[in-house]
Amino acid sequence: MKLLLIQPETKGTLLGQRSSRGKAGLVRLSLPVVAALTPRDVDVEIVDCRVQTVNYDEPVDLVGISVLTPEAPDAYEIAKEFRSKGVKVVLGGYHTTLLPEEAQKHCDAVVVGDAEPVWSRLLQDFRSGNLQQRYPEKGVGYCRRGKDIPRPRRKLLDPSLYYSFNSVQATRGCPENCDFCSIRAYYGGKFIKRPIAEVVEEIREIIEEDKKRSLLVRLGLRKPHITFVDDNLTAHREYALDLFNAIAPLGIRWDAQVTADVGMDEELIRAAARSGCFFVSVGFETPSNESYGFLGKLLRTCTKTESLDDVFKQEVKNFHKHRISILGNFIFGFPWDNITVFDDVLALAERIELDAALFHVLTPHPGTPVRKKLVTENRIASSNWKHYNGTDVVFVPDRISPDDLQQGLFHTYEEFYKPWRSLWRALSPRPGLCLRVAFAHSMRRKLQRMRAWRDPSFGPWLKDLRDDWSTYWRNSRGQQPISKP
Ligand code: B12
Ligand code: SF4
Repeated sequence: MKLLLIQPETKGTLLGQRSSRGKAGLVRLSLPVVAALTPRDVDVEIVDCRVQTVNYDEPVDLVGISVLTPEAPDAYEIAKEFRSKGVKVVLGGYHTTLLPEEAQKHCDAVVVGDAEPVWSRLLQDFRSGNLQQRYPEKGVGYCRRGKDIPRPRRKLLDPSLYYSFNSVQATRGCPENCDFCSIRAYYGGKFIKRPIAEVVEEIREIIEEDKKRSLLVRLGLRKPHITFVDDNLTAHREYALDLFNAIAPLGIRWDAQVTADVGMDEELIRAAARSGCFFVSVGFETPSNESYGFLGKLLRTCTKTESLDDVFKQEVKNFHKHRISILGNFIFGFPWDNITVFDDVLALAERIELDAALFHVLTPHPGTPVRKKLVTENRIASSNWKHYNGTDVVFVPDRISPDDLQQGLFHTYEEFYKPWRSLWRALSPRPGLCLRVAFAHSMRRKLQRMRAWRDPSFGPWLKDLRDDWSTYWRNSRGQQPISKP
């Protein structure tokens, strides 16, 4: 039996694109995990459409596609093509879990939730000609124990196609409660941890593979680099501490996503730094104190009377003290954001001395409280999932016009990565010089491509979004709001 697993491409976004050298950034583990759950007598191939193309003429028995929300239109097209040839298609991932009824219309079977509890039964059913429409039949299937998460089959991927090949997942889910986040919508606050010994073994395996591929690693001149793709690696403090202590002797460099409050936990940062952490991605999200309640995680960071500015600054300083660089993430379009938010965020990012930053627009992903509210208020302007990429504005914001929000996102990127600002950051005496230079260079290239991609005279992308907006205004007989102070 031949199983073809496909990861579609997302267009129109700054993140997740292939580079000018034809490489993708980070490996997503969804399909290597599905492959690991597949019996070894099945011939499995993985195609990552960011860097590879699907060959529809190849004879396959079953196709599995992993679907993030902005990938849904592409995924449905791919499914349609295979189904027209009589090949059965299974869809799984965030989007299918949050909107299974929609996904079901485009495939033969939909997996709702994690693959672990249902995949082997699905394959058995397929082999006996008894494929069901939905797995599990009701509700969402969660992998309940960390020890049931298998080691991903990385060998099915070509490392030369990625800048960052060694993704590892130690935990799944997040106990925080942020209104805009798909993790919360998918896991409903569940959080599971893999046995630390198993994570350590997996990393050892990766190190051995890295040694085979790289002379520098073999000679000990470069440390293997791991990216933890956990949503919130430090959510369980004791587990994180134990994990850091366990990986410290391995001699790796690693990066991860953590919440800002870790910056106030001296013991945890020290353990992270000692075990090879050199870079963290942190969701600061907004410079406004009005965010309390909306962003569960900020409540733990500081009390309502403190200025977020001061707290963020202290957190960043503590990370820097331990030679850990920081990528800050910000979201624009919250109810309290007005037209000044872009300059406020820029000023904040500079004041707190971030090494790099990513900016996103608030996106009403399926299943999130943000979406429910905006749907109720009839403020969703585009339901075309391809625009749900964190870069396109798809809703009517409260105090800012959609156009201003869209332009503001690009303005902020352009300003933050202006050559003189990047040079200024690079020249700062704090550690992480190479990382700051490399990140700024890569972002400038991405912005260049983005400008071309989004220029209306260049391609249909922005026109498409604008058409959605025009239809929305016509149907709602509304006036484009103007930005309020
Ligand atoms: C690595 C990563 C990236 C990488 C690589 C993305 C890529 N295209 O490969 C980078 C950094 C580039 C990235 C970018 C973005 N990402 Co991202 N990313 C992740 C992250 C952190 C880890 C993914 C991973 O490896 N997970 C581990 C695997 C094992 O878990 P899994 O994917 O859930 O898979 C399980 C099940 O879902 C299911 N399953 C999944 N697929 C399939 C397929 C089949 C056939 C079956 C049977 C089962 C199945 O079984 C798996 C095993 O149990 C996730 C968060 C997360 N926890 O998943 C966010 C996440 C997937 N990203 C997200 C988003 C929104 C984005 C962006 C749009 C960012 C933005 N600006 O808003 C961009 C654009 C995406 C793009 N262009 O590719 C959202 C997706 C939300 C949604 N509703 O779709 C997530 C969930 C983060 C979040 N907090 O909301 N991302
Ligand atoms: S802390 Fe991060 S992963 Fe957790 S719910 Fe909030 S945004 Fe999502």
